[in-house]
Amino acid sequence: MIRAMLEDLVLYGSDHYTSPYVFSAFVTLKEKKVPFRLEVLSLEKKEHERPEYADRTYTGKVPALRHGDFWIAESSAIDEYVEEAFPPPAHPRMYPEDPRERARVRMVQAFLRSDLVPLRQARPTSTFFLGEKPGPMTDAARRRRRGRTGSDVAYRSRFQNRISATSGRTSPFISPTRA
Ligand SMILES: N[C@@H](CCC(=O)N[C@@H](CS)C(=O)NCC(=O)O)C(=O)O
Repeated sequence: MIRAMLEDLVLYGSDHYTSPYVFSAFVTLKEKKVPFRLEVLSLEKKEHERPEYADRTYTGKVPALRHGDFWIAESSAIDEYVEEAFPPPAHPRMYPEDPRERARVRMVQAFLRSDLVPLRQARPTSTFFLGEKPGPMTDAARRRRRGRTGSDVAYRSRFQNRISATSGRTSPFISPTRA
């Protein structure tokens, strides 16, 4: 079994603390109750572009996780690595055990990460966490916000209804079988 020690599990984030991708990895590590250290890089000073970081992470972005001498970048890959490297029962389950439920969680994660880019650009996390004034809503962002049903509320409730009809839960992320 892989054991985590504080000194050998390091999550690299940015010193702005606004990256939703870093949050995803941070929350996974916290939920899994794995001891880790957070190291922050200054994107302004281009610390993520230094060869000792960029070469090891391939992407040169945050987040990245170093586990001993193993490096992995991309928030979804980090989430899944942590889930598999620190499995239940020693650590709480993050992804459902059932393959279909797990696929559904990955579907939602993929949708949020890749399909809402124009909306995230119009309403970056800095407007939420740092109080920055948001710019005007772009047409592309508005279309993403509405989804395909033509209305925000209808889209959200249709999504919510599907999740609860198939799983009996209101959120696709919390598995009833958490160890
Ligand atoms: N697809 C990546 C996105 C990571 C990402 O875009 N990180 C930004 C911070 S929010 C970054 O490192 N930007 C620096 C750059 O692109 O030079 C993930 O899911 O981890």
